[in-house]
Amino acid sequence: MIGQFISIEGIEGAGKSTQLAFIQRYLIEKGIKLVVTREPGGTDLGEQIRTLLLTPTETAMAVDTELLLMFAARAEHIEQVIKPALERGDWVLSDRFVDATFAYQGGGRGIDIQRISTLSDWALKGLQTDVTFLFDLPVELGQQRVINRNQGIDRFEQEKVDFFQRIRESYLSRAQHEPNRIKVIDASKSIVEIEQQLATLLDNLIIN
Ligand code: Z5A
Repeated sequence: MIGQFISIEGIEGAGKSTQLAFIQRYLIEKGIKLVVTREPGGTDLGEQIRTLLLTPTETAMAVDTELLLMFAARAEHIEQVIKPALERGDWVLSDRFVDATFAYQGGGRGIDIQRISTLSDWALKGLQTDVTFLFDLPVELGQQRVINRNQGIDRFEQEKVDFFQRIRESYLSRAQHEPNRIKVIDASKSIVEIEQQLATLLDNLIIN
């Protein structure tokens, strides 16, 4: 069996971290060798870039700087972690990948999608996820969950509802254009219902 590349996506409060743990457990129980990683991050350098990107600052970061830092971290991640794992035949499960850039920097920040596509072609060199699980839910519900989680707020989580609304729309529009790769999961459902849906989707991936 060749390695599969899976990413998970969604707006804040969508339950990615919760379901990442389930997917990891499920695949390991099926005997799959799995590398679990995240973006921005996943490498020493990438984690340093993540700190730069998430730490709130007094002066706003230019949107192009944010975009380029995302791709700098990603270039390192692809070379050091993702490609070697897939070449070994391992599976890769990444908490976010390039769809996040189209949604957050494209939809959220308003950067021209064509410019993001150019960078994406250049950095990914044809690499793309085999499947992406998009955890979708109303923005207000996601924000309520983040408040209830009661952790610190990062630079992105400081943004207002309409920022996350644009991101949600952008994710859903990508999913509409690539239904075979991007599987939309109704993240407003209970954790158990979501796990059941994921198990079916993962079984299909294992069989194929
Ligand atoms: N970013 C970007 O802009 N461009 C890029 O290219 C990339 C990233 C790659 C960091 O991402 C930021 O980077 C992110 C986008 C930007 N900023 N934002 N927002 P991150 O993925 O590390 O951060 P995050 O979005 O905050 O993800 P998270 O910590 O994994 O949170 P989550 O998805 O909300 O997951 P959770 O902690 O599992 O769930 C939140 C709470 O809801 C928690 O208390 C759960 O117990 C609860 N929960 C989960 N599922 C359910 C269900 N089904 N019902 C009820 N309650 C639930």
